[in-house]
Amino acid sequence: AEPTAGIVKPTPPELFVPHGTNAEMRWETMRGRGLLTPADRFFVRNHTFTPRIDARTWRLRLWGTGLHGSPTLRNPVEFSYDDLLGLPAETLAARVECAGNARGFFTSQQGREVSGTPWRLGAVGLARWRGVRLSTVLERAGLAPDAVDVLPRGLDADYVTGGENLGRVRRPLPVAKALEDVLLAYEMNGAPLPPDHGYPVRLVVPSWVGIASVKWLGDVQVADEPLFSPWNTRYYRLFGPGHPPEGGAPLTYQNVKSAFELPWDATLPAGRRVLHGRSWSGTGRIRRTEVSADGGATWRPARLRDPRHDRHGWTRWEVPWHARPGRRELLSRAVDETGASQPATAAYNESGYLFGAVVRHPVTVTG
Ligand code: MTE
Ligand code: MO
Repeated sequence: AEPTAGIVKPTPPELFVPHGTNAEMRWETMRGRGLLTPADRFFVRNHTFTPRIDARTWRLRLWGTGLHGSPTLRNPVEFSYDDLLGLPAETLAARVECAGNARGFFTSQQGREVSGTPWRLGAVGLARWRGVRLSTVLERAGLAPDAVDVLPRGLDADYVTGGENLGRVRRPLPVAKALEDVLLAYEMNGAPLPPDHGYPVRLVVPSWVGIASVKWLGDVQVADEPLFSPWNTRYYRLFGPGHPPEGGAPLTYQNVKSAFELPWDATLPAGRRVLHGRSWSGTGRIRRTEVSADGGATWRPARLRDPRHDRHGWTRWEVPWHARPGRRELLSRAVDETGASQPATAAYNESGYLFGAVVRHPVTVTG
């Protein structure tokens, strides 16, 4: 893999809010669009930088030795890019969302310092992925029945932090999840994966925290015992008061969120208008979304435009608003089919993961 700059695609300020080697989508750019997030404005989260990989020499290697020396794969194999293109393909509409999406609100709304990229709500996107099920390649490699964990690893550079080399980005995934609905994706919205999003092949682990969806996939280790990497021990667990010293369980499913398709901050003329936004959840389809324009005193239901949306997708919504001049805050809160919803405040954790509380969107209405 040839290292390049942090992000390869142009990230013009009207599409992205830059955060170092990361960039978040501006929600106003989804206004009036279909369900999918175009690749040119899909957020990018890189631990280091986007590598350039030649698909002609790229190989996916599956390997593993069990605890007692027995192989965890009966016929360890390598797949070339063309091998993968020749296997049965599936498409899947699924969000990728960073575990730290909305992290910035721990500080700006709740006055708590947290470590990590201070995203607003733009570290999420919805794409239509095409590729091969991870279960297909694991079965062809002769997955042993007692396999417990798989460990997908990226081909991007080693992650070095505080002078410590943590090696390549890799995060264990339980075999049960790997066999359920995980995709080895080589297409995003009908085109080959862009370099920033994992070309030539990435994992898509639907509705799980983004770190599970390893980009630039190079190999998958298979083990008959639990596997560990810094990405399921030191990161992507909840730390702080109320959590065990080693952290809570490794994060899996995302929570419920909603966002207005408005600039942050927005300046709008006074008068009657329709507000637009989207809601999504890692734990089930969205059933309801409500909006408040008076700081949360009263709430009105929004009309869901995609009430039967894909389980791993989202729904667009709209609600009329009579905007009167002055500084305003717009609030939205969504509920999914399991009853999970958005609380007024989010439970604190040191890394600011899973902020699922109601976000107060600042708007200036001009007279
Ligand atoms: N995979 C590799 N190899 N390297 C990375 O830095 N970042 C992860 C995940 N996969 C990452 C990775 C994180 S934290 C997130 S949120 C998603 O990729 C972001 O995917 P995107 O950049 O396509 O939006
Ligand atoms: Mo992430």
